[in-house]
Amino acid sequence: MSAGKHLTKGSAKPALPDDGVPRLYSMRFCPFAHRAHLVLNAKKVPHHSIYINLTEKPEWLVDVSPLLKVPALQLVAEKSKPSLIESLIISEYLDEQHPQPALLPKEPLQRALDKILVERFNAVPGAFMKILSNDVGTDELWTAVDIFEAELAHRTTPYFSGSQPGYVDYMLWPWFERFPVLEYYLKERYSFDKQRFAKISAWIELMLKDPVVQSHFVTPEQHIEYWRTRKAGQTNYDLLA
Ligand SMILES: N[C@@H](CCC(=O)N[C@@H](CS)C(=O)NCC(=O)O)C(=O)O
Repeated sequence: MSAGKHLTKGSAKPALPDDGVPRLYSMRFCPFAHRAHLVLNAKKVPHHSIYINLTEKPEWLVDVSPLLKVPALQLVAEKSKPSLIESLIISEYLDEQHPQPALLPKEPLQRALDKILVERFNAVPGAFMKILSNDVGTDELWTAVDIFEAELAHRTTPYFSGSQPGYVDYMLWPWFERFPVLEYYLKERYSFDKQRFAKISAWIELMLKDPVVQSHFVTPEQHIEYWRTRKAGQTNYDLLA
């Protein structure tokens, strides 16, 4: 596995060993790429991480990610060395290809319900970005999070996936890790209500202790610094490198 600086326009494609190990094209602060890192780490799948500067993208990015987005997972052990894109497709592929520990349930109905829940979560990234780009308040965000508070109550388990974190937990987590950025920008207008979100609050505390979450954790201060530089038009992708 390799960490490092974000490769930029004009940079050569990284020379990696011909080892058949999948290559994850990522950006250290991207919540969608974060999902793929969590699944790879949960399953202890060896991989190379190649970080991409998304403001000045390397010319060769299109070869591995046709929509020029991260994450992309290139399966170099396969004959045509195909690339998978879309965080949910990558995560589900990894869960099927590397069955242990299983993240999605095998039972078709529960599997479908878990995937629907993750689909419904799309409202959270949407509200998150609106707050950071338009300086709007949190009403839309909290309404979206209500669904997940109710779901944890309904499931009566500490994690969405049961007694251990699973697919739903890891697909949602990247945005919760970034909530302190909202608090930083909204200040007293940030109104996370620990009573309204009692179950989510307990879940966040548990997730913070999870070794997989810790394996790819970025501190609130680091997330805030990333967003500060991004909002100033000078994104510092390499602040952890
Ligand atoms: N639906 C995609 C979203 C991926 C995405 O939007 N990634 C962002 C970075 S967080 C990106 O690559 N942006 C570059 C661009 O849009 O040019 C997924 O789930 O993987």
